[in-house]
Amino acid sequence: MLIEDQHPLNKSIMISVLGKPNVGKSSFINHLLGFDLTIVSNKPQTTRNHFHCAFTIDRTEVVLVDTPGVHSNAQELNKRMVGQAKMGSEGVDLNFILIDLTTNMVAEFKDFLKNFDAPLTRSWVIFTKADLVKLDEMNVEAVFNEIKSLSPSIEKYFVISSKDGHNIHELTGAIADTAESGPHLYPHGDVSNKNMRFFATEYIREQAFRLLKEELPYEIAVVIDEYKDIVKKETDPEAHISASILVNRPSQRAIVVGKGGMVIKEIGQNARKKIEAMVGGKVHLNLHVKVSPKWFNNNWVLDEIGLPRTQNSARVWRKK
Ligand SMILES: Nc1nc2c(ncn2[C@@H]2O[C@H](COP(=O)(O)OP(=O)(O)OP(=O)(O)O)[C@@H](O)[C@H]2O)c(=O)[nH]1
Ligand SMILES: [Mg+2]
Repeated sequence: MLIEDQHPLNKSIMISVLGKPNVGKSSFINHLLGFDLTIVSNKPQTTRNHFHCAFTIDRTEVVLVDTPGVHSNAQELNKRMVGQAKMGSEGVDLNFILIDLTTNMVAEFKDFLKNFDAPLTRSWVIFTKADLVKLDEMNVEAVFNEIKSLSPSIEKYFVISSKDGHNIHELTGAIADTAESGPHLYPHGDVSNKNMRFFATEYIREQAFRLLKEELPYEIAVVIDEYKDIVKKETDPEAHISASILVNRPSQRAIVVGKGGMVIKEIGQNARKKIEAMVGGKVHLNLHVKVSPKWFNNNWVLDEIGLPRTQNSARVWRKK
């Protein structure tokens, strides 16, 4: 769409959503969007890629960039995840730095900040999980002032809860007030720069994170083997998807399949429902489990799941 074709009163803002793992970045984005686009789990390091999640408030388009939690880990997968977080903060109008109110907030912020070589550009701090703390017994203002002294580009803070919606209304108002005149990036109502193939792998991985324990969620990846859109009728879209869940060791394959195939069946059934809701029609989902030793250091697999190498990447990778 040409810029001239857009409404002259259109406003737009792009905001990166950054923070340590598990602080509630993806939950916050889903709360603002009004539906569960990006995946959430109670385990850290759920989100692995950076991507856009767009919604509108009247004539204002808000593009939130979900990012992986910033953490330290020498594994190639983790280095690339942190690389994604940094890329997600490039070229945005504003950064939201999410800090979990139930943690040692200043220490967590320092730990977050040390991963960025250059100072952050214009930022707001969003304190999350307000429903889990007694706010009247805390001095959030003092914590904020200490954090601000470490990073002068921080302008203000909000205390929110994605569980009960605390202060979300005030925050969306402030976002709309800050947005400047400009064309919408997604004028046709698309919500992301990632396609259905990506979200299909995410919804499968979300179920794996939910059902599998200990190291297993971190040692699985999901790749699409085949994705076919079947258009019989415009109003009745259908998709046939074959996907592989990659595991690191043969013993993990047995756990993901489960007794009598029960675990993979549950992963498939739950993921299919979520993919169907997004496709708006019927989905046939065929899942396989494949052993791909040390896939998390394998350049080919990491590229395939949308994690290109970063400046910190190892020089040599094992070839597939
Ligand atoms: N009580 C409460 N729990 C929350 C809130 N926001 C998120 N959570 C929970 O915190 C956990 C982590 O949430 P996510 O949204 O996946 O966190 P994230 O920051 O995206 O995590 P990564 O992608 O791993 O970096 C989940 O169990 C959420 O249900 C909140 O406002 N209140
Ligand atoms: Mg996340």
